[in-house]
Amino acid sequence: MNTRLGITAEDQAVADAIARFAAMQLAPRAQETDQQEISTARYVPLLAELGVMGMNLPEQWGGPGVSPTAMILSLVEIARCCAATASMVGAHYLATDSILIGGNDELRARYLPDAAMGAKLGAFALTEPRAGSNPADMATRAQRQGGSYRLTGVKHFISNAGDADFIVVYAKTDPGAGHKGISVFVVDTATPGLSISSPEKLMGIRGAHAFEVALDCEVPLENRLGAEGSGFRTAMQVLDNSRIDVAASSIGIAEAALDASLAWAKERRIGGEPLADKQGIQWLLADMKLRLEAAWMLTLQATAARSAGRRFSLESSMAKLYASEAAGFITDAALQIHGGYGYTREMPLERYVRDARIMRIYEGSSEIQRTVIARSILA
Ligand code: COS
Repeated sequence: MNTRLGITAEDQAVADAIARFAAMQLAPRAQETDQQEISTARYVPLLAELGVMGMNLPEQWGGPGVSPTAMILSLVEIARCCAATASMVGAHYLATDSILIGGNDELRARYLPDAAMGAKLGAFALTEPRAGSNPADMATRAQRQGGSYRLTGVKHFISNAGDADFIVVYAKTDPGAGHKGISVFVVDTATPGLSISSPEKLMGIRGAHAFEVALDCEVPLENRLGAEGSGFRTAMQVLDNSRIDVAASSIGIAEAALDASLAWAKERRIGGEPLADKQGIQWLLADMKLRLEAAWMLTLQATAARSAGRRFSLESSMAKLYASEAAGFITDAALQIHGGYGYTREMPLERYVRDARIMRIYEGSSEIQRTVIARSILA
């Protein structure tokens, strides 16, 4: 039972159902998924049945009608058992949020209900080999040619792309206009001229495959989301949402690492005494718990700000920054508590450390979050 502020019985019931599913379906396969780098896209039909693939969407567009808090709790439960699955779901949300925020009703109707029911998987292509933290530097071009656009360029680290049915691609329609020259398009992966690499070799979240996407293809005019030049703003609004999702994934991994540490500290004996009786270990456990709770508070606060319908970049960045850094501390401490056993691949501790590490990098690095926070309080 999660008694933290703002969580209703209804939110909890949703999270409990997802927790049961994750414990039964994801946890037993998480080590194999990681070690054999099996794509977590195979869980899409099961996740869709539980409503997870559309939890970011209103009922009108196929969502199951749960609150943003229930969605965040669900992501925590998924990440607790398999962070790579939470990451795959998060990448799908980046794509469908782009359509929800930037698109018109015709595009929403064409993609979102199918995406919610697991019939279509989405990917989000903003990052490029030479444009990560500063997407305004992107080189991908979209040139208008009568009733269509010619998209040319290369996108990098695109999660889900190899399993996706559609990719939301950000490209420059006006290269001289900085961020105001970016537009956004939905591109079906079957489009001729779109090619996808084999998956990148990643340190962690190895079941969340990321790809390079090369574009030299024609996309119909009606696949543009919103007006020309509105893409940067759409991307930033989408990232405001997704940074809370990353905070939730960080919390899920940290919860798993702390739970494992508490069990180990009680069971493992040193000189006849449980590890848990050593003050050095107790204080470490206390610091882990403290950071986890602070991460929860910031994440629930950001979720409440999101629900309030006003701009919440500050809250979202604070939650992502703090929770991802807390997950780094907590997973590292958990491995230390487990000693040599934690360092083996027999236990999930080393996986938690590797999975947590990306949380400080993707969807805006810790440095970018600090920039957003500083700009917000200085404004
Ligand atoms: N919501 C709505 N509008 C936003 C916004 C948000 N969250 N963030 C910025 N904007 C708007 C600004 O209001 C501004 O609008 P005007 O042009 O009308 O003035 C415009 O977007 C440009 O904003 P800004 O000047 O802040 O843009 P910068 O180029 O300085 O970039 C950061 C800001 C650093 C925050 C942005 O580049 C960023 O988030 N980078 C990280 C990208 C990232 O997360 N990549 C990972 C990809 S997914 S793995």
